[in-house]
Amino acid sequence: MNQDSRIFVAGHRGMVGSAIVRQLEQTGHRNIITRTSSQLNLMNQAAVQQFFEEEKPEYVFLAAAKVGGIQANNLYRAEFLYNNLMIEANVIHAAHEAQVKKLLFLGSSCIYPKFAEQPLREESLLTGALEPTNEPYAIAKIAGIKMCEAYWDQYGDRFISAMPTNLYGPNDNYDLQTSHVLPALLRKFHQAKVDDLPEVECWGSGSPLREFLHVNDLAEACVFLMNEYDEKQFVNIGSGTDLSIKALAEMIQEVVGFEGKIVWNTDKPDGTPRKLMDVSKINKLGWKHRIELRQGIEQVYQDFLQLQLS
Ligand code: GFB
Repeated sequence: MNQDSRIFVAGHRGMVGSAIVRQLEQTGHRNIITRTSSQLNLMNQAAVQQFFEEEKPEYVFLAAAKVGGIQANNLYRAEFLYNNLMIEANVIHAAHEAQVKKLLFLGSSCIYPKFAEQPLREESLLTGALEPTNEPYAIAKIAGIKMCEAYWDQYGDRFISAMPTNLYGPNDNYDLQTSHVLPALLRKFHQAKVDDLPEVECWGSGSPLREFLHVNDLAEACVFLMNEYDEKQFVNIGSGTDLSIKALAEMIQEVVGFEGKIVWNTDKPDGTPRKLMDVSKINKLGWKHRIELRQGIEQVYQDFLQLQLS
Protein backbone atom coordinates (compact mmCIF):
# COMPACT_ATOMS: atom_id res chain seq x y z
CA MET A 1 0.00 0.00 0.00
CA ASN A 2 1.21 3.51 -0.61
CA GLN A 3 -0.08 6.72 0.97
CA ASP A 4 -2.60 7.30 -1.82
CA SER A 5 -3.87 3.73 -2.23
CA ARG A 6 -7.64 3.41 -2.10
CA ILE A 7 -8.25 1.33 1.02
CA PHE A 8 -11.70 0.07 2.04
CA VAL A 9 -12.11 -0.79 5.72
CA ALA A 10 -15.32 -2.81 6.01
CA GLY A 11 -16.74 -2.49 9.52
CA HIS A 12 -15.00 0.79 10.43
CA ARG A 13 -17.36 1.53 13.32
CA GLY A 14 -16.58 -1.69 15.14
CA MET A 15 -13.75 -2.17 17.61
CA VAL A 16 -11.45 -3.83 15.04
CA GLY A 17 -12.33 -1.71 12.01
CA SER A 18 -12.00 1.56 13.90
CA ALA A 19 -8.57 0.49 15.21
CA ILE A 20 -7.45 -0.34 11.65
CA VAL A 21 -8.61 3.10 10.44
CA ARG A 22 -6.65 4.77 13.29
CA GLN A 23 -3.55 2.74 12.42
CA LEU A 24 -3.83 3.58 8.70
CA GLU A 25 -4.26 7.28 9.49
CA GLN A 26 -1.28 7.22 11.83
CA THR A 27 0.85 5.67 9.10
CA GLY A 28 -0.08 8.43 6.62
CA HIS A 29 -2.75 6.79 4.45
CA ARG A 30 -4.93 9.48 2.93
CA ASN A 31 -7.46 7.56 0.92
CA ILE A 32 -9.45 5.44 3.35
CA ILE A 33 -12.92 4.47 2.20
CA THR A 34 -15.62 3.68 4.78
CA ARG A 35 -19.37 3.13 4.76
CA THR A 36 -21.76 2.84 7.68
CA SER A 37 -24.19 -0.07 7.58
CA SER A 38 -27.05 2.28 6.70
CA GLN A 39 -25.04 3.61 3.73
CA LEU A 40 -24.05 0.12 2.56
CA ASN A 41 -25.64 -3.09 3.76
CA LEU A 42 -22.86 -5.66 3.32
CA MET A 43 -25.45 -8.45 3.38
CA ASN A 44 -26.94 -7.09 0.15
CA GLN A 45 -25.05 -8.64 -2.75
CA ALA A 46 -26.17 -6.14 -5.42
CA ALA A 47 -25.35 -3.14 -3.23
CA VAL A 48 -21.88 -4.51 -2.42
CA GLN A 49 -21.15 -5.20 -6.09
CA GLN A 50 -22.24 -1.72 -7.08
CA PHE A 51 -20.12 -0.16 -4.34
CA PHE A 52 -17.00 -2.02 -5.52
CA GLU A 53 -17.64 -1.09 -9.16
CA GLU A 54 -18.03 2.58 -8.27
CA GLU A 55 -15.34 2.99 -5.62
CA LYS A 56 -12.74 0.59 -7.05
CA PRO A 57 -10.83 0.02 -3.81
CA GLU A 58 -7.31 -1.35 -4.26
CA TYR A 59 -7.01 -2.86 -0.77
CA VAL A 60 -9.70 -4.25 1.53
CA PHE A 61 -9.64 -4.95 5.27
CA LEU A 62 -12.67 -7.18 5.94
CA ALA A 63 -13.37 -6.40 9.60
CA ALA A 64 -17.17 -6.29 9.32
CA ALA A 65 -18.87 -9.13 11.19
CA LYS A 66 -21.58 -9.98 13.64
CA VAL A 67 -19.65 -10.62 16.85
CA GLY A 68 -20.35 -11.17 20.52
CA GLY A 69 -19.42 -13.03 23.66
CA ILE A 70 -20.20 -16.58 24.66
CA GLN A 71 -23.90 -15.96 25.43
CA ALA A 72 -24.66 -13.99 22.22
CA ASN A 73 -22.92 -16.65 20.13
CA ASN A 74 -24.96 -19.36 21.79
CA LEU A 75 -28.35 -17.56 21.59
CA TYR A 76 -28.26 -15.95 18.15
CA ARG A 77 -26.85 -18.97 16.35
CA ALA A 78 -28.71 -18.42 13.07
CA GLU A 79 -27.73 -14.75 12.85
CA PHE A 80 -24.09 -15.47 13.61
CA LEU A 81 -23.99 -17.98 10.78
CA TYR A 82 -26.16 -16.21 8.20
CA ASN A 83 -24.94 -12.63 8.66
CA ASN A 84 -21.28 -13.57 8.66
CA LEU A 85 -21.56 -15.88 5.66
CA MET A 86 -23.41 -13.21 3.67
CA ILE A 87 -20.95 -10.43 4.52
CA GLU A 88 -17.91 -12.56 3.65
CA ALA A 89 -19.33 -14.02 0.47
CA ASN A 90 -20.46 -10.64 -0.83
CA VAL A 91 -17.30 -8.72 0.01
CA ILE A 92 -14.79 -11.38 -1.05
CA HIS A 93 -16.52 -12.10 -4.34
CA ALA A 94 -17.04 -8.40 -5.16
CA ALA A 95 -13.36 -7.76 -4.36
CA HIS A 96 -12.46 -10.47 -6.85
CA GLU A 97 -14.72 -9.02 -9.57
CA ALA A 98 -13.34 -5.53 -8.97
CA GLN A 99 -9.74 -6.84 -9.18
CA VAL A 100 -8.78 -5.70 -5.70
CA LYS A 101 -4.99 -5.96 -5.32
CA LYS A 102 -5.10 -7.46 -1.85
CA LEU A 103 -7.68 -8.30 0.80
CA LEU A 104 -7.23 -9.21 4.46
CA PHE A 105 -10.01 -11.20 6.11
CA LEU A 106 -10.36 -11.23 9.89
CA GLY A 107 -11.27 -14.55 11.51
CA SER A 108 -11.17 -15.65 15.14
CA SER A 109 -9.40 -18.13 17.41
CA CYS A 110 -12.69 -20.03 17.81
CA ILE A 111 -12.10 -21.63 14.38
CA TYR A 112 -9.88 -24.23 16.07
CA PRO A 113 -11.19 -27.54 17.44
CA LYS A 114 -12.29 -27.44 21.06
CA PHE A 115 -9.59 -29.87 22.14
CA ALA A 116 -6.84 -28.92 19.71
CA GLU A 117 -3.27 -29.12 20.93
CA GLN A 118 -2.15 -25.94 22.73
CA PRO A 119 -0.80 -23.49 21.77
CA LEU A 120 -3.00 -23.49 18.68
CA ARG A 121 -0.97 -23.84 15.50
CA GLU A 122 -2.37 -22.73 12.15
CA GLU A 123 -2.10 -26.38 10.99
CA SER A 124 -4.73 -27.50 13.55
CA LEU A 125 -7.64 -26.10 11.54
CA LEU A 126 -10.29 -28.76 10.82
CA THR A 127 -8.61 -31.49 12.83
CA GLY A 128 -11.51 -31.97 15.27
CA ALA A 129 -14.96 -30.93 16.50
CA LEU A 130 -15.65 -27.30 17.42
CA GLU A 131 -16.79 -25.77 20.73
CA PRO A 132 -20.63 -25.97 20.59
CA THR A 133 -21.37 -22.49 22.04
CA ASN A 134 -19.77 -20.75 19.06
CA GLU A 135 -19.93 -23.38 16.34
CA PRO A 136 -22.09 -21.28 13.94
CA TYR A 137 -19.72 -18.30 14.18
CA ALA A 138 -16.68 -20.56 13.79
CA ILE A 139 -18.17 -22.29 10.75
CA ALA A 140 -18.81 -18.90 9.12
CA LYS A 141 -15.24 -17.78 9.85
CA ILE A 142 -13.81 -21.05 8.50
CA ALA A 143 -15.85 -20.47 5.32
CA GLY A 144 -14.26 -17.01 5.01
CA ILE A 145 -10.75 -18.47 5.33
CA LYS A 146 -11.58 -21.14 2.76
CA MET A 147 -12.97 -18.53 0.35
CA CYS A 148 -9.73 -16.55 0.51
CA GLU A 149 -7.72 -19.74 -0.09
CA ALA A 150 -9.94 -20.87 -2.96
CA TYR A 151 -9.80 -17.47 -4.70
CA TRP A 152 -6.03 -17.53 -4.24
CA ASP A 153 -5.85 -21.00 -5.82
CA GLN A 154 -8.33 -20.60 -8.66
CA TYR A 155 -7.85 -16.94 -9.62
CA GLY A 156 -4.50 -15.98 -8.13
CA ASP A 157 -6.19 -13.33 -5.94
CA ARG A 158 -3.97 -12.12 -3.08
CA PHE A 159 -6.62 -12.67 -0.41
CA ILE A 160 -5.12 -13.44 3.01
CA SER A 161 -6.57 -14.12 6.47
CA ALA A 162 -5.57 -13.28 10.02
CA MET A 163 -6.86 -15.10 13.14
CA PRO A 164 -6.89 -12.84 16.19
CA THR A 165 -7.19 -14.12 19.72
CA ASN A 166 -9.77 -12.57 22.14
CA LEU A 167 -9.61 -8.80 21.70
CA TYR A 168 -10.39 -5.75 23.83
CA GLY A 169 -9.95 -2.01 23.48
CA PRO A 170 -11.69 1.24 22.53
CA ASN A 171 -15.17 0.93 20.99
CA ASP A 172 -15.78 -2.42 22.69
CA ASN A 173 -19.32 -3.62 23.43
CA TYR A 174 -20.27 -3.13 27.11
CA ASP A 175 -23.74 -4.69 26.93
CA LEU A 176 -23.68 -7.32 29.66
CA GLN A 177 -25.83 -9.77 27.71
CA THR A 178 -23.84 -9.75 24.46
CA SER A 179 -20.31 -8.62 25.32
CA HIS A 180 -17.09 -10.54 25.80
CA VAL A 181 -15.73 -11.21 29.25
CA LEU A 182 -13.24 -8.34 29.59
CA PRO A 183 -15.59 -5.41 28.93
CA ALA A 184 -18.36 -7.20 30.87
CA LEU A 185 -16.20 -7.52 33.97
CA LEU A 186 -14.92 -3.93 33.75
CA ARG A 187 -18.48 -2.73 33.73
CA LYS A 188 -19.70 -5.10 36.45
CA PHE A 189 -16.85 -4.29 38.85
CA HIS A 190 -17.16 -0.56 38.17
CA GLN A 191 -20.91 -0.59 38.80
CA ALA A 192 -20.51 -2.65 41.95
CA LYS A 193 -17.90 -0.20 43.26
CA VAL A 194 -20.08 2.83 42.51
CA ASP A 195 -23.14 1.17 44.10
CA ASP A 196 -21.08 -0.19 47.01
CA LEU A 197 -22.28 -3.76 46.42
CA PRO A 198 -20.87 -6.68 48.44
CA GLU A 199 -20.28 -9.00 45.47
CA VAL A 200 -19.99 -9.34 41.70
CA GLU A 201 -21.29 -12.34 39.77
CA CYS A 202 -19.04 -13.77 37.06
CA TRP A 203 -20.03 -16.52 34.65
CA GLY A 204 -18.88 -20.11 34.59
CA SER A 205 -16.27 -21.67 36.86
CA GLY A 206 -13.46 -19.18 36.29
CA SER A 207 -11.15 -22.01 35.23
CA PRO A 208 -11.09 -21.54 31.41
CA LEU A 209 -7.89 -20.03 30.09
CA ARG A 210 -7.96 -17.13 27.65
CA GLU A 211 -5.42 -14.99 25.83
CA PHE A 212 -6.15 -11.29 25.29
CA LEU A 213 -4.79 -8.78 22.80
CA HIS A 214 -5.32 -5.01 22.70
CA VAL A 215 -7.03 -4.04 19.46
CA ASN A 216 -4.37 -1.40 18.70
CA ASP A 217 -1.81 -4.21 18.58
CA LEU A 218 -4.11 -6.21 16.30
CA ALA A 219 -4.55 -3.24 13.95
CA GLU A 220 -0.78 -2.80 13.74
CA ALA A 221 -0.43 -6.51 12.90
CA CYS A 222 -3.12 -6.29 10.18
CA VAL A 223 -1.42 -3.36 8.44
CA PHE A 224 1.90 -5.17 8.80
CA LEU A 225 0.48 -8.30 7.13
CA MET A 226 -1.14 -6.29 4.35
CA ASN A 227 2.25 -4.75 3.56
CA GLU A 228 4.55 -7.69 4.18
CA TYR A 229 2.77 -11.02 3.91
CA ASP A 230 2.03 -12.82 0.65
CA GLU A 231 1.10 -16.42 1.36
CA LYS A 232 -2.12 -18.36 1.23
CA GLN A 233 -1.81 -19.82 4.75
CA PHE A 234 -3.65 -17.71 7.37
CA VAL A 235 -1.73 -16.26 10.33
CA ASN A 236 -2.51 -16.26 14.08
CA ILE A 237 -2.32 -12.96 15.93
CA GLY A 238 -2.01 -12.92 19.71
CA SER A 239 0.20 -12.07 22.65
CA GLY A 240 1.34 -15.65 23.24
CA THR A 241 0.33 -15.82 26.92
CA ASP A 242 -2.92 -16.65 28.64
CA LEU A 243 -4.46 -16.58 32.10
CA SER A 244 -7.50 -18.06 33.81
CA ILE A 245 -10.79 -16.14 33.80
CA LYS A 246 -10.45 -16.13 37.60
CA ALA A 247 -7.05 -14.39 37.34
CA LEU A 248 -8.47 -11.95 34.80
CA ALA A 249 -11.37 -11.14 37.13
CA GLU A 250 -8.94 -10.47 39.99
CA MET A 251 -6.81 -8.23 37.76
CA ILE A 252 -9.85 -6.20 36.68
CA GLN A 253 -11.11 -6.05 40.24
CA GLU A 254 -7.77 -4.54 41.28
CA VAL A 255 -7.61 -2.03 38.42
CA VAL A 256 -11.16 -0.86 39.17
CA GLY A 257 -10.59 -0.91 42.94
CA PHE A 258 -13.62 -3.01 43.90
CA GLU A 259 -13.26 -4.44 47.39
CA GLY A 260 -16.12 -6.93 47.55
CA LYS A 261 -16.32 -10.62 46.69
CA ILE A 262 -16.43 -12.50 43.39
CA VAL A 263 -19.05 -15.24 43.02
CA TRP A 264 -19.12 -17.73 40.16
CA ASN A 265 -22.39 -18.66 38.45
CA THR A 266 -21.80 -22.15 37.12
CA ASP A 267 -25.20 -22.20 35.39
CA LYS A 268 -23.49 -20.09 32.71
CA PRO A 269 -21.23 -21.87 30.21
CA ASP A 270 -17.43 -21.99 30.40
CA GLY A 271 -16.91 -22.46 26.68
CA THR A 272 -13.59 -23.73 25.36
CA PRO A 273 -11.26 -24.82 28.19
CA ARG A 274 -8.24 -23.10 26.63
CA LYS A 275 -7.58 -20.95 23.56
CA LEU A 276 -3.94 -19.92 23.41
CA MET A 277 -2.52 -19.00 20.01
CA ASP A 278 0.83 -20.16 18.75
CA VAL A 279 2.16 -16.84 17.49
CA SER A 280 5.57 -18.06 16.36
CA LYS A 281 4.69 -17.54 12.71
CA ILE A 282 3.86 -13.83 12.97
CA ASN A 283 6.71 -13.28 15.44
CA LYS A 284 9.14 -14.77 12.88
CA LEU A 285 7.70 -12.51 10.20
CA GLY A 286 8.75 -9.58 12.40
CA TRP A 287 5.69 -8.51 14.41
CA LYS A 288 5.18 -8.78 18.17
CA HIS A 289 2.50 -7.31 20.45
CA ARG A 290 3.44 -4.27 22.55
CA ILE A 291 0.62 -3.67 25.03
CA GLU A 292 0.70 -5.95 28.08
CA LEU A 293 -2.64 -7.00 29.55
CA ARG A 294 -2.51 -5.07 32.84
CA GLN A 295 -1.47 -1.87 31.06
CA GLY A 296 -4.16 -2.40 28.41
CA ILE A 297 -6.88 -2.90 31.03
CA GLU A 298 -5.79 0.28 32.83
CA GLN A 299 -6.02 2.19 29.53
CA VAL A 300 -9.41 0.76 28.64
CA TYR A 301 -10.76 1.54 32.12
CA GLN A 302 -9.77 5.17 31.65
CA ASP A 303 -11.62 5.19 28.30
CA PHE A 304 -14.61 3.58 29.99
CA LEU A 305 -14.65 6.29 32.68
CA GLN A 306 -14.53 8.98 29.98
CA LEU A 307 -17.50 7.38 28.26
CA GLN A 308 -19.39 7.34 31.56
CA LEU A 309 -18.74 11.07 31.99
CA SER A 310 -19.75 12.13 28.48
O1 GFB B 1 -15.30 -13.59 26.29
P1 GFB B 1 -16.32 -14.67 26.31
O2 GFB B 1 -17.75 -14.23 26.28
O3 GFB B 1 -16.14 -15.65 25.09
O4 GFB B 1 -16.14 -15.56 27.63
P2 GFB B 1 -15.26 -16.95 24.69
C1 GFB B 1 -14.90 -16.03 28.06
C2 GFB B 1 -15.03 -16.73 29.41
O5 GFB B 1 -15.34 -15.76 30.41
C3 GFB B 1 -16.12 -17.78 29.48
C4 GFB B 1 -16.41 -16.23 31.22
O6 GFB B 1 -15.64 -18.90 30.23
C5 GFB B 1 -17.23 -17.08 30.26
O7 GFB B 1 -18.09 -17.98 30.95
N1 GFB B 1 -17.12 -15.09 31.84
C6 GFB B 1 -17.13 -14.80 33.16
C7 GFB B 1 -17.87 -14.18 31.21
N2 GFB B 1 -17.92 -13.75 33.40
C8 GFB B 1 -18.39 -13.33 32.21
C9 GFB B 1 -19.26 -12.26 31.82
O8 GFB B 1 -19.76 -11.49 32.63
N3 GFB B 1 -19.48 -12.12 30.49
C10 GFB B 1 -18.93 -12.96 29.54
N4 GFB B 1 -19.19 -12.74 28.24
N5 GFB B 1 -18.14 -14.00 29.89
C11 GFB B 1 -16.03 -16.12 22.39
C12 GFB B 1 -16.76 -16.79 21.24
O9 GFB B 1 -15.78 -17.16 23.25
O10 GFB B 1 -14.80 -15.56 22.01
C13 GFB B 1 -16.69 -16.03 19.99
O11 GFB B 1 -18.08 -17.05 21.65
C14 GFB B 1 -15.35 -15.37 19.72
O12 GFB B 1 -17.01 -16.90 18.96
C15 GFB B 1 -14.76 -14.72 20.92
O13 GFB B 1 -14.43 -16.33 19.22
C16 GFB B 1 -13.37 -14.19 20.72
O14 GFB B 1 -13.80 -16.64 24.71
O15 GFB B 1 -15.66 -18.12 25.48
